[in-house]
Amino acid sequence: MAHPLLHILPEVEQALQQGRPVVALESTIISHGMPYPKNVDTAIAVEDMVRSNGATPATIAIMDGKCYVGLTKQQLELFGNAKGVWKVSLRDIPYVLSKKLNGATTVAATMRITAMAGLKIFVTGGTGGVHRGAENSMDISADLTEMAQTSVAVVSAGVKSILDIGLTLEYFETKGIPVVTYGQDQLPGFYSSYSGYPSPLRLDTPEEIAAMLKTKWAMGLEGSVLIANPLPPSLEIPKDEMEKHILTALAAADKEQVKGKEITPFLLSWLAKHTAGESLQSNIALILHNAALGAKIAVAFAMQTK
Ligand code: PSU
Ligand code: MN
Repeated sequence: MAHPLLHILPEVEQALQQGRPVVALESTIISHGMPYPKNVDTAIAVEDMVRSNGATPATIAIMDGKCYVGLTKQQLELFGNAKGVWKVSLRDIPYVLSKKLNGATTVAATMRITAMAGLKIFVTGGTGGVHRGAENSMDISADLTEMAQTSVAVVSAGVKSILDIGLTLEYFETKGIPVVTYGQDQLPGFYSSYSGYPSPLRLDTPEEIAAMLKTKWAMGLEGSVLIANPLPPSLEIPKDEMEKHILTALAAADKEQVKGKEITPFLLSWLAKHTAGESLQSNIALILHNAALGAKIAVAFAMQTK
């Protein structure tokens, strides 16, 4: 019996019952990470990418007092276009659920619901992390604390480069969260294939990644693994070029005194506007690319844990 606060889409329920691979997807990236209508088109394309790589997609969001695991196309449209959709991190879940509001879930909140539904593989664009200047602002995403305790793998393009990647890597180490880059030695930098930081770990096939996940959890080591998937160089924005834009975006956020949960959506939309949509294009490309890898890992994981 599923948890009474979960609403599982029949397509997902069936896949779960038959032991077929399912990939969880977040909804903050739809409601707060990209402009309409590209956000809805991307959400649908990401689901299709998961399907064409052999797994069932389950986009996660909060509605009608329930945690939805799997959304219909109409519901994806609602989360992409409706006004007043909450950005729900872990702390917001009980408020948004009990007031029956519409909530788009961040990496942290999506992971928790993913785990409740018994899923293991989750795909996003990039995770939250330690913000630049966190030594003053104390702004560290709840994505990190959640990754330390919830046993769901996160497939991403690395840590968003608007953050302090070095400090975020230190945090992952402290919390015992493995960071594995797929197919190269250097950690990717979200919009770019390189971050300037070596990746703590590297694996080259979805099967090896699935085996590592299985081994981690078999050891009783609870928590996530961050799987960082570099964008192909043809789709990336070179690191140095992007860094200039990020510095201007951070200065704009500072000037407008943007704080707390508003900062990430502010920076992402500022960057999309000021790179003539180039950052948005690479954000879309990277999430599709992650969806394909995530599905392959989910397929391999299902085979290995049969
Ligand atoms: N990755 C993207 N776009 C996004 C996000 C990640 O490509 O919009 C979202 C995720 O939901 C992530 C959140 O969990 O940003 C982090 O927000 P914060 O820094 O406020 O914790
Ligand atoms: Mn924050």
